Amino acid sequence: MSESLRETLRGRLHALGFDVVRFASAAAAGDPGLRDWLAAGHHADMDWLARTAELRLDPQQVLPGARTVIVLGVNYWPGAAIGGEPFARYALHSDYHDTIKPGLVAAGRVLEELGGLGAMDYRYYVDAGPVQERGWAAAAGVGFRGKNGNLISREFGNWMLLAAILVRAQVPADAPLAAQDSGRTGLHCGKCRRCLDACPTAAFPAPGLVDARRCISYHTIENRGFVPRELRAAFGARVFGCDECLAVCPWNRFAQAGRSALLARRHDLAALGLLELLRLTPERYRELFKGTAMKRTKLTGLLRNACIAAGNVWQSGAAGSAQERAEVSAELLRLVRHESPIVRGHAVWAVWRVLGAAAGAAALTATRADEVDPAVLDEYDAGAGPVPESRAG
Ligand code: B12
Ligand code: SF4
Ligand code: SF4
Repeated sequence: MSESLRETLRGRLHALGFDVVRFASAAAAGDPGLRDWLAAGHHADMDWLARTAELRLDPQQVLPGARTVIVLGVNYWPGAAIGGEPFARYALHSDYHDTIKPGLVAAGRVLEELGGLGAMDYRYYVDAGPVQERGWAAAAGVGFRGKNGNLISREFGNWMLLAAILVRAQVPADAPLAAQDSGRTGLHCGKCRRCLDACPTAAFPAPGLVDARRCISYHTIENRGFVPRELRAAFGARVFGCDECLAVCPWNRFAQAGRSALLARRHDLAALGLLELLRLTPERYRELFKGTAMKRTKLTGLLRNACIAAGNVWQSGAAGSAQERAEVSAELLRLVRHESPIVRGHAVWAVWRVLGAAAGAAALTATRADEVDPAVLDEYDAGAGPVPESRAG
């Protein structure tokens, strides 16, 4: 494909709603660092990452004959007025997997029309495919990998979702930000280490590498079981995802509110209070979160996360009116009888945090007598000790 046809293609893909359209040669060298990351267990129980590791390292195994990776970016910065708690900013939209996909389908048609390709000559992915989107984005010059692990754009800061199309056509590649060093972590971070210091759970074993076992984003979105007790106090008011290491980054000074052509805003969710989340019924959950990323955790996961947040926000001795504290305690004591042991266990933890040892013991006596699940019983026993200090508010 000639450079002028490439620019026509770029223009057409921009017009579909992609904010960034860049091209990398599929022959670009990947980074075997993924294998080390997996070998160290940093992927927690995301075994699908390990199962697809070899595909992720070699696009030829995903689409034999692939010659180009088209990297697409969608800016999702909601503006400074919309915060990142209880929900990470990306989740304040309808599920981006669903809304970006039609853009990718349309992009495929453009490739067929301009590149003379057939439907078997390309494969597109957003997030869920065996493609290391951040690595390809760095290779295509979309930005650089920050010490927070994120792909940072000089145009949009940290707030960009990525998608990739593998194509069996040679499109002239765009230059990375630094030809010799495109994959290097922290290429434009200098001495800054704000993200590493800001992480509430100390989840960075090294700059650019996240240990999912300690990451709030992993636990609140991907983990289906109990959250390690020693981490919970650091979750603060976060209920789904975590933006902390992104939000502190000085490169966000370039962020601009997204045009949202391929996103459907649900900024209204940012106003949901923790009490309302604790009170979610299956019907209310479906009504509020239908079509959003929060369907991933199911109601059980969201209630678990809301219990943790409640235990932090209304921790005994912290701010909050007596009325509010009474309402929260009542909801938590109701959840202590929930059908899911995951919810029950985290509700017990939160009751200890909110009421303290003496009042907690009195409030929990009856339900403890009825409890049979060993993991939940462990929460009863563990909470009888002193209330741990929180690192994050
Ligand atoms: C697993 C996963 C997670 C895990 C692990 C995160 C991590 N840092 O690895 C958890 C659940 C914790 C997570 C959290 C988040 N995630 Co996530 N996640 C993914 C997923 C599915 C795979 C990432 C992965 O493979 N990780 C393993 C590490 C080792 O790989 P890596 O980060 O890609 O880095 C390696 C490569 O870049 C490679 N490399 C370097 N140079 C080159 C060059 C080439 C050519 C190649 C091929 C490779 C390569 O070397 C690096 C080190 O080994 C991607 C989607 C995808 N398909 O890529 C989204 C993705 C990375 N997540 C995303 C987002 C938005 C988030 C959150 C911000 C969500 C939130 N607010 O809660 C947080 C941020 C946490 C953080 N600081 O990273 C976006 C990031 C967008 C961006 N601008 O960077 C992605 C790309 C999804 C998307 N389609 O937009 N995530
Ligand atoms: S997403 Fe949150 S918990 Fe995870 S590495 Fe970043 S700051 Fe730490
Ligand atoms: S906060 Fe600082 S160290 Fe972290 S990614 Fe941004 S510039 Fe790099």
